[in-house]
Amino acid sequence: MKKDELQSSGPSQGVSRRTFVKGTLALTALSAAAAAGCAPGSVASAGNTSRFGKPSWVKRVDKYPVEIDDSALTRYDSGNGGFSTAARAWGPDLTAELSRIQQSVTLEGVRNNLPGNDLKARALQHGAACLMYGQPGRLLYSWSAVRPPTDYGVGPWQGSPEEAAQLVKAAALFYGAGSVGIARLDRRWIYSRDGGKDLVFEDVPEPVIEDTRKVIPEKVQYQISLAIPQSFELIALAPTAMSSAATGFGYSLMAFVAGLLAEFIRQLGYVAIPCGNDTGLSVPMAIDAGLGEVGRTGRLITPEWGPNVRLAKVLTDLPMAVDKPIVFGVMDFCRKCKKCAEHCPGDALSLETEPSWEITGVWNQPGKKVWQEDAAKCLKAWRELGTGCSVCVRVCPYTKRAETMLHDVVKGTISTMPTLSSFIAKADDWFGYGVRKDPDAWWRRLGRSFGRDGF
Ligand code: B12
Ligand code: SF4
Ligand code: SF4
Repeated sequence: MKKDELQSSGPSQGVSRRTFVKGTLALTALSAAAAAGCAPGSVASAGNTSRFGKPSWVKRVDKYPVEIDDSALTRYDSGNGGFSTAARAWGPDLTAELSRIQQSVTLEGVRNNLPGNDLKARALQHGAACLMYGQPGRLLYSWSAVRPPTDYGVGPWQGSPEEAAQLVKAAALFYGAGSVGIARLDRRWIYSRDGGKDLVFEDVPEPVIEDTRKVIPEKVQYQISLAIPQSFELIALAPTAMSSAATGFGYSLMAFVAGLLAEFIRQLGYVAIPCGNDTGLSVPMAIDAGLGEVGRTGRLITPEWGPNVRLAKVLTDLPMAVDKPIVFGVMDFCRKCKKCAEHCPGDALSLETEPSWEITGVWNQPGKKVWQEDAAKCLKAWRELGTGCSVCVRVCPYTKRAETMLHDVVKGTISTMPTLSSFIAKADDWFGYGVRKDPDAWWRRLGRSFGRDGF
C-alpha cells in the first residue's frame, strides 16, 4: 500500500515558516487576481454561502454537465458494485489474507493505543454509525408511514409546485440537511436490482417491498437529494477510526434526515421513499438536483463543503418545482489538480488528465465519461488500513469549512479563472491543507456540537 505522504504527527507541523511565506504570497496573488478578474460583487459576496442558495460563482445550467452515452448505459445492478464483486477480483487467497490483515490492524490499534485507532476512537466510530444499523435504520428508511397520517377530512395538502418545493426544502434543512435540491426522477439512476431484489415501477398506489421485488409507484416522479456535511476536523484525521466516525455520523444523519423528511411528506398525504445508499445512484441524482459537480473521485463536489458530504435522497409523487444542475469549474480544476489520485493509498483513482468512457471493471456502470474508479483497489486499501480511509476527501482542495471568506475567494477564482488552477492546487499544499492532523488533539478541545464543526 502506498504511503500517505501528507501526514503530520502534530498540528503545528502542518505549516512551516517557509511554506507559510509561500502560501501568503500565493494568497496575495490570488486575492489580487480574484479582485481583478471577477465581476463586482460576485466573489466578494460569496462569503455568505447560504443553505438555501448558492454563491454567484456557481452557474445553473440546462444541460447535464457530464457526457452520457445512452446506447451503453443501462440501469445498474447494485450487486455488481465493489462491495459485492471486489473479492472476486482478489481471489480467495487474497480475500482471506485481507480479512486477516484488517483484523490484526484493528486489534493492534486498540491493544497498543495507537492514536486515532485506539479504543476510544473505535468507540467514537461505532457510536457515530449506530443509527444506520439494525432496527433504527429499518424504521427510518421505512417505505410506509411510521405514524399513520391523521385523517383531518381535508385530503392531501394542496399548493403550487413552487410552494411544495419551498415546504420540502424548509423541512429538509430543519431536520439537518446541509443543502437540498429537487429534480425529476431520472430512472437511469435507479438500480435495476438492489439488495437481491428487482426494482420495478408499477401502477400501484403505495411503494411495497415484496420477497423478490421492490415496487415503486409509477406516479413517483420526483427526487429530493440531500447533502449531509461531515465533520471537517475528523476527516482531517483520515485514515483512522476517527475519520470513520465522521462518515459513520454522516450515515446516522442520512437515515435521520431522509427518514424524517419522508414522514413529513407522507403526513402531507403523498408517497415518500427515503433512501440511503440503497435504491439509486446518489451522485448523478445529486447532480440532477443541483447540489454539486462530479470530480476525479467520481464523488460529488459541493460548492459549500467540497466532497466532504454524504448523500441521501427521498423519492416522492409530490409535484415540486425542480432545480437545475450547477457548474463551478470542478472538472477543469480536477484535470490539473490530481491530489486525490496522487495521495490515494490504494492507487484506485485515475491519474489521467481527461475523463474516459473506459471502465476498470464490473464495479463501473458503462456509458458515462468520468474518471473511472477501481473499487477493488480502494477496498483493498480499506482492509489494509482497517478503516474506511477517506484520504481522497481529506486532501481535496475543495474540502474546506463552509462560509469562510478566504475559501470562497479561492473557490470563486477557480470557477472564474481556470488558468490559475494548477497554481491554486499547489498553494493548497503550501498552506498545509490536507495534512493529516494529530488524533489525540481532537479529544482535548470541547465545544463542537452535533458532529458539524465544518458546517
Ligand atoms: C459501492 C460504493 C462504494 C464502493 C465501490 C464503488 C463501486 N464503483 O463499486 C467503494 C468502497 C469503492 C466506495 C468508496 C468510497 N465511497 Co462510495 N459508495 C458506494 C455506493 C454505496 C454505491 C455506488 C455504486 O453503486 N457504484 C457502482 C457503480 C455505479 O460505480 P461507477 O459506475 O464507478 O459510478 C461511480 C461514480 O462515477 C458515480 N456515478 C455513478 N453513476 C454516475 C453517472 C454520472 C453521469 C456521473 C457523473 C457519476 C456517476 O457514483 C458511483 C460511485 O461509486 C454509493 C451510494 C450510492 N447509492 O450512490 C456510495 C457513495 C458514492 N460513496 C461515497 C463516498 C464518500 C465514498 C468514499 C470517500 C468513502 C468514504 N470514506 O466515505 C470512497 C471514495 C472512493 C473514490 N472513488 O473516491 C459517497 C459519496 C458522497 C459524495 N460526496 O459524492 C456515497 C454517495 C455514499 C454516501 N452515503 O454518501 N464507495
Ligand atoms: S477512499 Fe479509496 S479512493 Fe479514496 S483515497 Fe482511500 S483508497 Fe483511495
Ligand atoms: S483532489 Fe483535486 S482532482 Fe481530486 S477531486 Fe479534489 S479537486 Fe478534483
